[in-house]
Amino acid sequence: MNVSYLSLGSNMGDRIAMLERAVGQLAAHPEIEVGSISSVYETDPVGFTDQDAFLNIVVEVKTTQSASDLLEVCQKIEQYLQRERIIRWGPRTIDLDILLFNQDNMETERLTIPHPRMHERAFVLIPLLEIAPQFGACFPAEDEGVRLWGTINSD
Ligand code: X6L
Ligand code: MG
Ligand code: MG
Repeated sequence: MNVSYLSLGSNMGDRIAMLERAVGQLAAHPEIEVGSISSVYETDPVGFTDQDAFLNIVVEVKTTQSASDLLEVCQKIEQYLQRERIIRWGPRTIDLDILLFNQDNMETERLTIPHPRMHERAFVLIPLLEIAPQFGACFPAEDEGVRLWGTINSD
């Protein structure tokens, strides 16, 4: 069984509903089991800053799938939730990124693990360290621009 951590973010439409639907889609997959889910954080946009605040979470998943297969599942969920790519780093209904996959290091054209920029993103690290504090030693985090917002209702 593989253990992976995913970062999910939304800043368009009903943000919390988007996160809940994405987690529901992961859980519905026959080869994916959803483990710990972080609290929901409201986060200032980074990269392209002239857009609405995000809601971000990190989810632990256990899967028999490979990292590449998991990436395809994430992209299918983005399509299902009508993600459109108009502005680079711009608003999105949902974004699912693979942060970690076991202790693996990999680099293909489509996927780099660990996620190459996770170390510098508070909106990733604060929720990750909430559910996986063992990573605190490798990934120190500051909480600037990240506020506790609520919790996922997984019904
Ligand atoms: C210089 C240049 C500094 C680029 C930062 C940072 C670019 C993050 C892209 C950067 C740079 C990103 C989210 C977001 C995005 C999200 C919040 C990205 C990709 N996704 N902001 N910005 N949450 N708060 O999920 O992460 S765009
Ligand atoms: Mg992202
Ligand atoms: Mg992405």
